[in-house]
Amino acid sequence: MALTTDRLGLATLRRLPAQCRPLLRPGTVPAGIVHLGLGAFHRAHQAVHTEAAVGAAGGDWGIIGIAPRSTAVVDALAGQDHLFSVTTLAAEGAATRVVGALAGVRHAASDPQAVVRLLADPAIRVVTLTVTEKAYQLDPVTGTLRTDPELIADLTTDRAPRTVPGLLLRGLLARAAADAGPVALVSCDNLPANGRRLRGLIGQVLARARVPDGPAGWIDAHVGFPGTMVDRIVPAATAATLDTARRALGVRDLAAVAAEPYSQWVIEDDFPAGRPAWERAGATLTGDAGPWERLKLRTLNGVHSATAYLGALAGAETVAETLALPGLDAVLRRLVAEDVAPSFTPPSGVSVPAYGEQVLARFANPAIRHRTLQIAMDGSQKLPQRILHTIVDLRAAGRSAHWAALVVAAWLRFVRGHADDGRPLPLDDPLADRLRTALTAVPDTPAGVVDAVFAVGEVFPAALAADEEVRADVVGWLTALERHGVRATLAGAR
Ligand code: CS2
Repeated sequence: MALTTDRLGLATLRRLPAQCRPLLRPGTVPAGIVHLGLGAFHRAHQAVHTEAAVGAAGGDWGIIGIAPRSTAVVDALAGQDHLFSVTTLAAEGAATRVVGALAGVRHAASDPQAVVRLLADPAIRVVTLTVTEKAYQLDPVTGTLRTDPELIADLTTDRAPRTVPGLLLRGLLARAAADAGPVALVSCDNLPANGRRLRGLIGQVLARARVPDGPAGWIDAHVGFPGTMVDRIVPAATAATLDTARRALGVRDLAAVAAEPYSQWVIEDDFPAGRPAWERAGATLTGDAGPWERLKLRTLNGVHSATAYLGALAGAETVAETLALPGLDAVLRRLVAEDVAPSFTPPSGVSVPAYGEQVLARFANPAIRHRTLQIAMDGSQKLPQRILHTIVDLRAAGRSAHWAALVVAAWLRFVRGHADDGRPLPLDDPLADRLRTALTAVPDTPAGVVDAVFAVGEVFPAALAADEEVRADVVGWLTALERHGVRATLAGAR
């Protein structure tokens, strides 16, 4: 039997270079948080802020991380005592550090009851979520609960829950039955008014599952839903990410992630049973995260999606590569200054164009290889809060939305499935079938495509779909993209 291992874990911590060691040693901080969604973003964001908060101010705030579906991340973390590293990638160089925030991991799909028990545990006082937009199972435009058969089965039968809303329902019912004390449910997904969305989701779930007044009233009285704005660019980990971590640590880390240096977290301070001292770890605690969340979704994520669709169509693999397309810079700046900035009121003291400049500098980080196709995924779930709300608000104020219309056109061309050089593009989207069906029955012209997709009411608000000026702008851009391609369209954009 080998006595030494080359894998990250408690046994190898002492071998790590001093600057790579974690602030906390797993096993020493009891769990107070359950986190749903163990992806790269959580590991590089909430886990890092929480470790720093506990390091600075203490508290029983270890995190039990739940992977809804992936077994790979659970196996990787379980095999290394829940330790993982984050490599911060700056143009000047990389720095790797191990994070000790996780107190445990679980796989929801194979052991949903363990998750339900955790949600009903009085020691757990905060439940955070990074499960992606689509897992909320809400219609992006209206916030109405979907009728997905898996979800309905979770809400109307006794079977073990398979969906995120199903897990939350069972967990909250078990918590109410045990009278296990108040808890905060904290959405950290890029949804508009994410706290209110999650509250709306739980309300609809309780109604759909016909939960009696007793437990429903308990949940209403004991669960808080603080809204948040989360921000850090964390591309999916690749073999290169693992190689970099190994070189820095001297041991293998199969759960390594890499991220940009920037990290921001704005949190509404509505925690009925306490929280880590995140303000000691760089987070902003506030009464209303709304202005921050609109700033970030419309500027950063709006420009990200614009870059992703235009880049994918032009054959660019990464965001940084896309930014080198001649003319794109100018178009993105006009999108921010002329369309995004006048569409909403930013947090006091924040200039949207200046924030936009900072965003473009972050996107240009050459050390981050963020794939356009990763960001292009799930467009139907992202476009409303990133671009369409901007258009609706501009139009309500009597303004045009010319540059935002280009983003819609780029998405439509992406949905059509071919890049400028004819190569197929994948449509990875929960509404893929619905979009494809909408497109089969129409004349194969830009106007036909726009009319067909604008009629998809889950994505396009009625006010926008009925707006002749917006329609004409989108048809104009789509015509240019289809006839001349992204490069020529950008070169001639005005
Ligand atoms: C990206 C985001 O994949 C995407 O859709 O726009 O994940 C983005 O990187 C983060 O929101 C940055 O905070």
